[in-house]
Amino acid sequence: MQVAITRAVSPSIIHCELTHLERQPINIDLATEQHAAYEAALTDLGCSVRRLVVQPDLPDSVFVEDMAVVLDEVALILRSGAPSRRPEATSVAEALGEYRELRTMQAPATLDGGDVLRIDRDLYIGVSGRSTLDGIRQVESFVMPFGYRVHPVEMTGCLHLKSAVTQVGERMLLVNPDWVDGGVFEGMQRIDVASDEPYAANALMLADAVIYPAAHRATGRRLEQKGVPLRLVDVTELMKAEGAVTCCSLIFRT
Ligand code: CIR
Repeated sequence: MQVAITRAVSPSIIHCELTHLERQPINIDLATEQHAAYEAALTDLGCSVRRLVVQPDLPDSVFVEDMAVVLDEVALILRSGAPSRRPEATSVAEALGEYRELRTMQAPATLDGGDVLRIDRDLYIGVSGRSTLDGIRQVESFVMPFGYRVHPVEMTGCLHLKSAVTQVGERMLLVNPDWVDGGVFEGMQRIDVASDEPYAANALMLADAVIYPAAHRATGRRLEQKGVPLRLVDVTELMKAEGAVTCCSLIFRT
């Protein structure tokens, strides 16, 4: 079975962390509706959605991806590069502990799950404002015994590596070439985002379709032309909090 861990939008999301975006009003009811539709897409595509308890005092807590990396063999509980977000990890660790052995990142290292792109047994990790080389080394020490390779990736201009690049097919990546050099991902074909859609590189690939923000129309058309099956979702309110589609779930097999 495939499990997707999610968490409902916090009523305090208007106080979220923002790094590259100006603060805009967020319509909480609409954000909640959009998030529920995202969960419905996960369910339709074969995931059993397990929703964690809402955290009213943790504005960014809908973005569960940043708290952990879940592999078949082990789950890594991370220490976010945003101090305001660190308390989110406790409940994520509690839930994941039911499915996996845990390894927990130790201070002063920091790393956000949004910086980790796993392609088979390669973990590409963005050296970002949130994720330190020390954090990347800790991940490496956790996963090397299971045969994973870790590759630090330079990036610029965006919050997380997966704002700049995600996987959309077995050997296919969707890339914003202004933010990351797609050449570092060996053996992968690349589709570039449309130049007027810089935030369009975040897509969530499942077995039968790719969950993708409807807002990025031009890039969405490019993906369809390449034969990528899309399941479009509206996540405009979550995008105002600098999130998109990968960040709202942790997906793994049981
Ligand atoms: C933050 O700055 O941490 C949140 N406002 C957005 C996190 C988005 N996470 C992700 O893309 N993995």
